[in-house]
Amino acid sequence: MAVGGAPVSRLDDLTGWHADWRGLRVAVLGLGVTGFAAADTLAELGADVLVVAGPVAADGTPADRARLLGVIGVRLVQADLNADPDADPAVLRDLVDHRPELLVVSPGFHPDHPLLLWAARNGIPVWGDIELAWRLRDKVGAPAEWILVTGTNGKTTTVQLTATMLAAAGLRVAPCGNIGVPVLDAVRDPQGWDVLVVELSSYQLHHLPRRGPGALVPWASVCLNIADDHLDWHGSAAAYRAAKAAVYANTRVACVYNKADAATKRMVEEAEVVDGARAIGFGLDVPGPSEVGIVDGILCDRAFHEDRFETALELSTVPELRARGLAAHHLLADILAAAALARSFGVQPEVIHDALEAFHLDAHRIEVVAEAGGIRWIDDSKATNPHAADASLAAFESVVWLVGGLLKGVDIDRLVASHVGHLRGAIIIGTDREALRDAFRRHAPRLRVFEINAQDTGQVMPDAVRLAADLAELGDVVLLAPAAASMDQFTDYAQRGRLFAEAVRDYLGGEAGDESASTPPA
Ligand code: UMA
Repeated sequence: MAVGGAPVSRLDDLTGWHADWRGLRVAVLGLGVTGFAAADTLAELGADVLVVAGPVAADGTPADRARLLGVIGVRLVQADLNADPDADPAVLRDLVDHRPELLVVSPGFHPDHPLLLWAARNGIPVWGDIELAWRLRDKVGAPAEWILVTGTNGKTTTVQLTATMLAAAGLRVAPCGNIGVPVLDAVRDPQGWDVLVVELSSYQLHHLPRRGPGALVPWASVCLNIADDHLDWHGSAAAYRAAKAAVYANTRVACVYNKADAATKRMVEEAEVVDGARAIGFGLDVPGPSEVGIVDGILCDRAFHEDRFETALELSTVPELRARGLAAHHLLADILAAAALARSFGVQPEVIHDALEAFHLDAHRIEVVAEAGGIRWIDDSKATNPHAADASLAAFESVVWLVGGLLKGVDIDRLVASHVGHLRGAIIIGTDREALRDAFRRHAPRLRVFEINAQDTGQVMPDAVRLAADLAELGDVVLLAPAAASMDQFTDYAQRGRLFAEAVRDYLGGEAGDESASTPPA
């Protein structure tokens, strides 16, 4: 069944909050935080909105969102989202009858999802929430500048660091995007912003146009690093990389890349940027001109000051950062990237220094949950892929490693091979066991490796912690760095980390006592 696409010109004209969105027939796919923000925004603009979601549970946040849709005058269809409306129109009759002129998709929907293929076949344009937010960025006064952050790991920390530095300079700044706050919520905030620091996932980048009225034109952008992740969603490493590379498109002032990751530099070289935009490298070694880096333990800028061919400006020092638990290599890299972004916006070096003095890492990112009997228990549940777990493992000398979960189609073998030398033992959790088992068998046949068989969410961590305590020796770190997503056994990485910390504290009981810690690793 063909559904008429919109005359392209109508959507082309919808490039601002004050354009005429009234009566535009839009279908919003998904009722997570993104779907709700999109529906709420479009309803406020007077569009005719239909939300299409899978069956919504009777209670909890999705049910609350479903109820609120009724209040704001948005219809909701709950259906089997894997149905193809062309093949089985009855399942999604309401969607077909709505005759959408535009489909706004939530990030998690796979590019080959039946409803996206249906939209393509029927000429219905598909926008992600980021494109919609970009078009609507002039709601409150002069639009904020956008600084974009992507990468396989370190995105959220870098967004928080950048936002902290900009805020310390007195700018009104909103960290948003994949960090958990829809960009649509930020652009609608009545107070208005000078800068949005936007974390973009590869999913969100995939849905962005490179040119035309919906294409982002950011102030600055960074791809922090790139390693295989989300291959099951993108279909191939090349497609994942291509999505990440989109972060640099149309950048106006600074394309920040990682000197230690040649692929990020290539992305900048190949990007179509605005004339005059500069490529700025960051790295842990001595910086050349147009780079930020480290000289004799001093983090410095040789990119954003006039005398950069002769001198460097001091931003902070490794000893100061070590005292705050921010000196692991991957964190130093995030700090340098954030400093480059903030410097591109004119933030002074001493302001960056002071902002770092006040900065705290979020929970579940190399968080020390207890220290007792000479053993440190560390929650890095946020290490949801091998690249993140690699950085985490590298920060410690002797490790009992809690690993496993949903491997998302990525290769775990190399990670195991490169760290067996400093493992005391390993405990496998999660459902994707075979690849891990194989890797340990091949690379460390004599290592003590255990598997947790508990299926019950509440029992996985208590069992794992008991085994880890048996394995660990004086001076060891017990490290939860799963290298995998959590959704096979937990709601999300935060629940996985929380249950780990609770199990550790329960196990240690009074033993952790006053030593129960917040002392971060070096
Ligand atoms: N859904 C389906 N079928 C699908 C896909 C999704 O029914 O094929 C449903 C989901 O069950 C959910 C709804 O559609 O009920 C929307 O889901 P969504 O997965 O798109 O998620 P949102 O709640 O809108 O949250 C999204 C991001 N989620 C994903 O990209 C998976 C959030 O990132 C982000 O914070 C939020 O938008 C605001 O921008 C989370 C994430 O895990 C933290 N991101 C991945 C990562 O960081 O690795 C990419």
